[in-house]
Amino acid sequence: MRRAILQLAMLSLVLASPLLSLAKDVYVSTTGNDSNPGTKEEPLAAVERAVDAMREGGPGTIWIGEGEYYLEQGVALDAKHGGTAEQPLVIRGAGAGKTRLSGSRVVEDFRPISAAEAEPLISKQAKQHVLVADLKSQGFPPLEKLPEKHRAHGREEVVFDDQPMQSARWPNDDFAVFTEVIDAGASQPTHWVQRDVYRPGSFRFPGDRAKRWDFDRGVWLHGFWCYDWCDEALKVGTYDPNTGELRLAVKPAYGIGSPWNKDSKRRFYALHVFEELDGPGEYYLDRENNRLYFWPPGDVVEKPVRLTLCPKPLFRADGVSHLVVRDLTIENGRDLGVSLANCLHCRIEDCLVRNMGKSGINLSGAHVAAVGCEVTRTASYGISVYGGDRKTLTPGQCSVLGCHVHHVGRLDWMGGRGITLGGCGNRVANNLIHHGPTGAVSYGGNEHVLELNEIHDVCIHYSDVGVFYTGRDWSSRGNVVRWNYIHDVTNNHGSGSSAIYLDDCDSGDTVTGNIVLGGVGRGVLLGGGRDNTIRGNIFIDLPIGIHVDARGPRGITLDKPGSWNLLAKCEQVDYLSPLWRQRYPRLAKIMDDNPLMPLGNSMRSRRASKKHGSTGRTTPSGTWTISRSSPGKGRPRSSTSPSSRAFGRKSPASSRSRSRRSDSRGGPDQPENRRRGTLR
Ligand SMILES: [Ca+2]
Ligand SMILES: [Ca+2]
Repeated sequence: MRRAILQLAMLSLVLASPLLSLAKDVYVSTTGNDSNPGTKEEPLAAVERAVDAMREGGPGTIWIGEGEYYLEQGVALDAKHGGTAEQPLVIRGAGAGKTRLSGSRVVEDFRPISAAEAEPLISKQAKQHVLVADLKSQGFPPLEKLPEKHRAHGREEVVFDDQPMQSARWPNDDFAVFTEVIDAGASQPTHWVQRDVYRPGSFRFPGDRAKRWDFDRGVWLHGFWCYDWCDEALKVGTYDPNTGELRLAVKPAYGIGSPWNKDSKRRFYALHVFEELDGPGEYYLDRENNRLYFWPPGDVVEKPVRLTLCPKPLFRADGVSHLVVRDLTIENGRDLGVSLANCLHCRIEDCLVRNMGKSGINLSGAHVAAVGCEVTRTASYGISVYGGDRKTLTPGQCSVLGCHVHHVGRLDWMGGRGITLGGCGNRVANNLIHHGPTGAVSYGGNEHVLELNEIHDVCIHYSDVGVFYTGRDWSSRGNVVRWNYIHDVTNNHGSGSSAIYLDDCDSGDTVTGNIVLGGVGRGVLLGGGRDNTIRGNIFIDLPIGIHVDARGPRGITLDKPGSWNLLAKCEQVDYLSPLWRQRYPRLAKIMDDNPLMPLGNSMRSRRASKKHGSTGRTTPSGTWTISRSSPGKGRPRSSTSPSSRAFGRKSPASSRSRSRRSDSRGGPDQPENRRRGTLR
C-alpha cells in the first residue's frame, strides 16, 4: 500500500511538471512563452529554460526556431546533461543564419551629434555624420573600463550589419612610425630576447597629430614596441606638446625600441581616440557617460546597431557526454563563442561563430569535434583544441574538420591564429584558413595529424612567424604535417614568414607532401631541432626551400628553470618511462648524444622551383642549409651537404629573431610587414 502511494505521488509530480513529461523533444521559439510546456505547439521562449528542462533528461532534442535569442549570461550545460552513444542530446537551430544566439542588444534612438559635442572631432565631415545614442536611458548596464594594457579586451564592442566596427583610430588603415626612443625603460637583452623592463618608457611622437587629442579622456596606442612579434595596446600616460615626448602609462613587455637597432622604425596606431572618429564604421564608446558615438556605414533604422554585452561564453558545456550542437549562429559576445570543456563524444557542427570579443570555439576532452563550422571576426584565435594525455600517450581523438576559419585576430594579433592544438593524438584536417595577423595553426604535444588544409593570406602583421608553428620542445614528437596547400602568405620584413616553422629546437615531427606556392620566405624553418623528417614537399617560387640552423648552443639551458630548459620539459612527461622509450627511442638517448646540436634530421625528395633569387636552389636530395644564425635576412649563410656544419657568427639580427619566445607565448609564433593584406 505504501509503495502504491509513493508511486502515485511520483506520478502526480511528473504530471504537475509538464516539462518533465515532455518526452525527448523541447521546442523554443521567439513567439514562445516560458510558462508553456515546450511542445511544438506551445514552445518555450528562452533557450536557457529549455536547457534547464533537459538537465538529467538524458537524450533528446532541443529545437530552436528561427530568430534571434539574446543570452544575457550565456547557456550552460553540465555533467547532468547529455545523451548516450546511440542517442545523443541534440541542440539544434533552423540553420546557421536563421537561428541566432546573440550576446548583444540593439541600440536605438540615435540622434545627430550636437555642435558642442562635435567640437573636438578633427574631421569636418564627421561633425555631419556622427550619431549619438544614450545607452543609460535605454537600460544598458554601465560600460566597463578598458584595461590599461590589452589585446582582446573583452569589453563592449559595436556590431553593425553583422560586422564588428572599428573603435576610432589614427591612422585609419596603416601604421604611424616612430624612430626616436627617449627612454626605453628596459635593460639590454640577456639570453637573446629577455629584457628587464623597469618603467613604461617614452619616445618622440612623430608630427603634431597628438596635439589634437585629449589625453585626460584616455588614449591607447597599439603597436610593436620592441619586437615585430609582440604587439600590445597600451594606455598613454603623458604627452608633452612642446617636446613631443609621449610616455606610456604601463610597461611594454620588452620595453620601447629595438635593442639591436637604435634607428629601427617602430609601428603603432592610436586607438579609442574620440577626436579621430572620422570615417564610416568608426565609433567611440564614452565609458564615463555611457554614450555611443557612431558614424554608421549604412542606415541605422534599416540595419540594427548592436552592442556586445554577454561577458561569458555564449554556449558552454563542461563535463558533458554525447552532445551535438548544430545549425546555429552564435555571435556578438564579449567572450568565447562556444566552450566544450572536459567533454566526451561531443561535437559542434554546421554552426557560424562570429564577432566574438575573445575567441570562437574551445574544445577539450576526448572525441570532441568541430565539424563544418565557420568561425570569423574573432578578437583572438578561431578554434582551440586540447585532448588526450601526453604522459601516457593516450590520444584525445579530438578534431577540427572541414571548418572555414577566417578574419581572426581582430584585436589580439599575437594570439590570433586560426587553430591552436595541444595534448596528444588530435587531428586538424580539411579546413580553409585565411586572413589572420599571425600564423594559421600552432601546435604542441604529440601524435597529432595536421593534413589537407588550405591556407592563404595569413601572417599579415607579424614577422618571424610560421603558417604552421611549433616550438621549443624536444618531447613534442610524432606530429605529422602533411598534404597541406599554403599560398599567398605575407612575408614581412625582418625575419619574415615560413610555411612550416619548427622553432627553437622543436623535434620529432614529420613534414611531408605539402605544397607551398609563393609568399612565404621559407618552405620549412628547422630551428635547431632534432629527429625531424622533411620529405616530399613541393616549394614553388620561394627564396628558400628549407632552412636549418644550430641555435641550440645559444638557447638551451639545462641547468636552470625557464622555457629554454628542454630537458625539464622532457622530464615532465616522464620521457624515460618504458612507454616513451619504446615510442621515441632517440629521445631516450638524447643526453648521451650531443643534445644541443640539431642531429637526426632527415631531408629528401624536395622539389623546389625558383623564379627568382639565388638562394632558391633545386636540390634533388639532401642538400640543405645550416647556419648558426637565425633566419635573419632570409638568406642562408651557406649551402652545404648535411654532414657539414657552417656556423656563422651570431649577428644582432639573428639574436633578435631567435630569442623571442622566452616569454609569454611558449607556444605560438609571431609576425608582420609590407605587401600587407588587410584584416578588415
Ligand atoms: Ca579614424
Ligand atoms: Ca615537435
